[in-house]
Amino acid sequence: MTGPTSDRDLPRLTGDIVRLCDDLDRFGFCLADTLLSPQETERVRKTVVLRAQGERVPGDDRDETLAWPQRGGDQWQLLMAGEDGLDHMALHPTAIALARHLLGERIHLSGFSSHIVHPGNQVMDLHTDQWWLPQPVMPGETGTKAGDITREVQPTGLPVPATRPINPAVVINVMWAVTDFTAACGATRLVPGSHLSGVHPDPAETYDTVDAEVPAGSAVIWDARTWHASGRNDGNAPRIGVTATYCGPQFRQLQNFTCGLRPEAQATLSDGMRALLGFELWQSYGATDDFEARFARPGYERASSARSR
Ligand SMILES: O=C(O)CCC(=O)C(=O)O
Repeated sequence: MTGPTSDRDLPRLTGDIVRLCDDLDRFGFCLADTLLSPQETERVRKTVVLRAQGERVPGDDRDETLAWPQRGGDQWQLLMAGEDGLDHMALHPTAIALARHLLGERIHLSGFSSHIVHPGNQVMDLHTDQWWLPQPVMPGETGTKAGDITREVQPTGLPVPATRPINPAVVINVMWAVTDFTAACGATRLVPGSHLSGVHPDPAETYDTVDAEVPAGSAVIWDARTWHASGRNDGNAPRIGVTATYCGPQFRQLQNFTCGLRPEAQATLSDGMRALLGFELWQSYGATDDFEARFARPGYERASSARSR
């Protein structure tokens, strides 16, 4: 292996939060041992499978063996938080503790969805999950402007510690293994230490990766700067993961929960979940009318009461 690590100290599957935080800081990822019971994991698996079937459009003849991005991201099934009885995963104390360790106290859920790697799926392209963040610049230097960023324009390089300032982590992913993650069935692959490089992987290059092999009910957690991808599934059963992505409160969330959640589902959310989903204001941001309110209310409620006066 190249880079700052040797096999001896790579992250290990553990329930020790201190070790998990340390692995996350040093290597850009960690492996949390058995957070869900076998019964609960099986319930989650069934929910995901049903949802995935439900989202399949009649006549859809997609090629299941192609990996993202070649087949355009349809590997992702939307698993809407607040809708499927899975909020305890997004709110799990270990997930929240690791998210707060990396991002600080106030966090939002950026996305909550399943990622199914079907038998025959090829390896995904290595990538980071905060590619949209402008790069730091030196005085007088011109970087890519915020509104001009695409995945393609970000700088590439080697997965070694940078020699100039880099961005902090603003996103973290908690990938729940709903089935066993093994190298043979497409476990997440990661490049240890790449979170400190400040650059992105070059799609034309190959890099040494580590397979995050964890049993069902456990989780693989990575700093969004860490280069990663799902592996190739050479097995005969789907590899099922559920990703809870958290971000700082000042960033746009990947999934638009405030728009997407049915009003009936919104009404059942706990305050903790409402805060996580982005209904809670942060420093006035996210308001509809009252900048002092804890939670935003739909703008149309105010407009219609103003009209009826
Ligand atoms: O499914 C996986 O193992 C990796 C998913 C991934 O690359 C991502 O969530 O950004």
